[in-house]
Amino acid sequence: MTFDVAALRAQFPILDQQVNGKPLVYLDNGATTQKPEAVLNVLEHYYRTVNSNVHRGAHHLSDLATGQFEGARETVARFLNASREEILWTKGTTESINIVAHCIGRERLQPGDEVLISTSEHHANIVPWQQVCLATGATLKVIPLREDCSLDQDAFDQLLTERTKIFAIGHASNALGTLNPVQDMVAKAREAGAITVIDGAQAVAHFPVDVQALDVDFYAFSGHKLFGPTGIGVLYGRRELLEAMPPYQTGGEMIETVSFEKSTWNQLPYKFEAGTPNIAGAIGLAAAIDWFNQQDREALQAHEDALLVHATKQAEAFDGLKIIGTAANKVSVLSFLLEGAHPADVGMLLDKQGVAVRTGHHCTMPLMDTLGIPGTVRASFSIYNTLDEVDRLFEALEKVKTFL
Ligand code: 7TS
Repeated sequence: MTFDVAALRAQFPILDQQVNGKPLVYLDNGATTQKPEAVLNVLEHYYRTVNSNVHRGAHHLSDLATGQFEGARETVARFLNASREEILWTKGTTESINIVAHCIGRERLQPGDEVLISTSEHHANIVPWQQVCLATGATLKVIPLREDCSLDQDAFDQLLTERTKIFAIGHASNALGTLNPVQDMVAKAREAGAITVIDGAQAVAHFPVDVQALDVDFYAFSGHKLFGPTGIGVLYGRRELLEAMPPYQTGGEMIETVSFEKSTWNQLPYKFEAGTPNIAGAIGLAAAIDWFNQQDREALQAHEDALLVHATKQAEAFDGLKIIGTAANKVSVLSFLLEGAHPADVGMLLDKQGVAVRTGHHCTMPLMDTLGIPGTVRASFSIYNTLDEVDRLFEALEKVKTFL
């Protein structure tokens, strides 16, 4: 089957526009992906014809909304190869990790215990653990990087001990693109007795994820990086752990009984879903997953790989450009610096030419400090980007060089 990028692109109406008088080249997919017509239509249809609160069973629309909302949970469960009770709706990866940090970290960590993360984590997978360590007296340990910005596996083996109570790692780095060997690392961490957490924000839009094959305890991702709406995300949690965890927030929906003296908790997954959830968001995310699954996923992956290879070749040949992150296994992210130019200036001059990239520390300040750089320019590619757009990026960079 040949992959028709033009046909796929045509399903993303936002891409067909001019920015600063030039056709938009959207290369900020690590920050958020665009949404296909299929998702936009489902969102509009939901608000036009279904909108109602869920789990009330009071009337026809409420039943419809509940059916679609719980159906969406089943869709996510199949997507990750989990069961529906193990799928919690959250606002996104950030909230998902905060739930684990609060409900497991604060409950279980003691002075002398360790939480093990890596140098390349997004702030969302650093700060919650740092704060939990401060609150409990546990210690945060950090796996260093090798020269190519892959994780130093020898150091990991040394750092992983019986003191490691929680191991939390990004599946793929947003700032570098490095794809981490999470399956092996999670297996080792589980053997050492640690609870394992994967930040999958930069993974799910690129390759299939199976939480049972990974044998991981918690897996977090955001809908908006997977062609779905903002404000909706997922936390997968292993059932035994979710059962044992206290609730994150309390209020309506998450209770079984309430009196003024005490309350009891609802069954999974509702124990973790206080208040009216993001109903449209969940339904929109399921529409995104359904749409994504209808595509030839292998062809999409091959296309993204081809974009990265093409971009990397041009970057290597580009005078004065330094690639940041040269690991053998990467998702389609190209981070770089232009000699003598601040990343923010490069980004601004690219934007003037219609090319959207992200610049700065990418919410990985400790990584940038370790590398001794102020930030990078990051082009993050998705399935609807074209080889022509990669060429447009480098043509625009040539112009940037003449301006600076
Ligand atoms: N973890 C990783 C690896 C991320 O890349 C991001 C967002 C998050 C967590 C947080 O996700 P959120 O949906 O809860 O905000 N990363 C980026 C980025 O690279 N540019 O903008 C947001």
